[in-house]
Amino acid sequence: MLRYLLAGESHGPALVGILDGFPAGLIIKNNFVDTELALRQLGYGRGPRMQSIEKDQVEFLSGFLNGRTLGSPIAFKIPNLDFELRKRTGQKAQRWQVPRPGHADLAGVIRHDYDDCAPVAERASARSTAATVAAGACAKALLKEFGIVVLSHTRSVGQVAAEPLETSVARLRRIRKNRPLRCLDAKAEKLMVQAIDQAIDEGVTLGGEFEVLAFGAPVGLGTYCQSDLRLDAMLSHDVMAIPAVKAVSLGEGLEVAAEDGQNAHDEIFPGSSDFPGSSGFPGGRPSGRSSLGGKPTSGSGFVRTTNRAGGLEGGITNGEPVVVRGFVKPISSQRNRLRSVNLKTGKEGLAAWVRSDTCVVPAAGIVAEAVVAWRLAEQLTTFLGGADLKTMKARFKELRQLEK
Ligand code: EPS
Repeated sequence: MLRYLLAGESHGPALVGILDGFPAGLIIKNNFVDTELALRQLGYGRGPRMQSIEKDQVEFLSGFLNGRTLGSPIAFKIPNLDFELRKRTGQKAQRWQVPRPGHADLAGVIRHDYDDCAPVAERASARSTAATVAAGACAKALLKEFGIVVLSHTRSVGQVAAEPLETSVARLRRIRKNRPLRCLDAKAEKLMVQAIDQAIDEGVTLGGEFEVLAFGAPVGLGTYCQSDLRLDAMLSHDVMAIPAVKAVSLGEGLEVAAEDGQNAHDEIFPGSSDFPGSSGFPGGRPSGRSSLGGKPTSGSGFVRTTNRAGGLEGGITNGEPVVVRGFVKPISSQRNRLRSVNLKTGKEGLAAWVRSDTCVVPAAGIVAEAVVAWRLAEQLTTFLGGADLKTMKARFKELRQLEK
């Protein structure tokens, strides 16, 4: 069973994590994890700390021998460079008495009986998501061995929405680096950048929508037998737990609510194609599939021409790409301050403004990739069993033979 525990404060020395249940024999390169960490830091609209202080890098402390996993718990840390900087300069962390509406400030102070809001932000801060991304990168390294790839893109920022363009692995890889917001629609992306510039000028923040796609997930992960084991429910939980995410949809969950039953589902046709789950476009190409559960219903397999269900029917993967969308609120720290109450005086005051980002939508997409990858790796590991990669792969191959 794959599980993790993460810890670390935003202004403490480091973020740390323990990842338990990885099979022996897997190569996880520091470089690969660091690239994922860098992607989370990027994105137009990130704040001064992300742009000029942190340079997140993972340090593995246990779980490896000669570059391969041992099957023992993996421990890692990511140093907070902000901590080092403060140590050198003697600069103290900010404290504040007027909670920011939308942040955990007020609820956290009451829950933990703190004297001011700063201690809440230590762990409620999205800084913690750097560790989530490191954990997710390890999961991605495992998924790669089974041909499963998880990628994301930005669908909207504020009022600017991208055109729904085809989401293939190649296209999503192309926009991964050197693009300000990781958006497939370059024209809309320019407008998004302008919207962020305007938000910076006005001292406000912007939310938006990201989409995560997992390509190549086999049929049969998850179950409808118990509500807590439905994969759609687990993925919704995982993405909803990312700071600033306020809504989640699977595939076109929001859109199909307004359709009739003729236009809400993905019809099934006989046929096959070579790459499992190759179609990422909701209105897109047919795809073949691999199966964890046994023979497909027709000898030659089956294809679909749409993926409105986001690769999940009855809480089980159906061989189409798994598609999860997350809706991010504008983050709560803003220069143009909202009204609130001073905790010391009980009088009206303006919410604290602390160093922060203006838009975190693409970063949240990278964090969502990490949690989706983790969940799929956990499901795959549970399904295949085995304490080493070779055994897992042999079982995976055997299950695929069942299709033929
Ligand atoms: C955050 C406040 C800022 C952000 C931070 C999230 O940090 P600081 O309080 O040090 O200025 O930069 O995000 C990160 C550090 C990160 O790694 O994403 C907050 O209050 O949530």
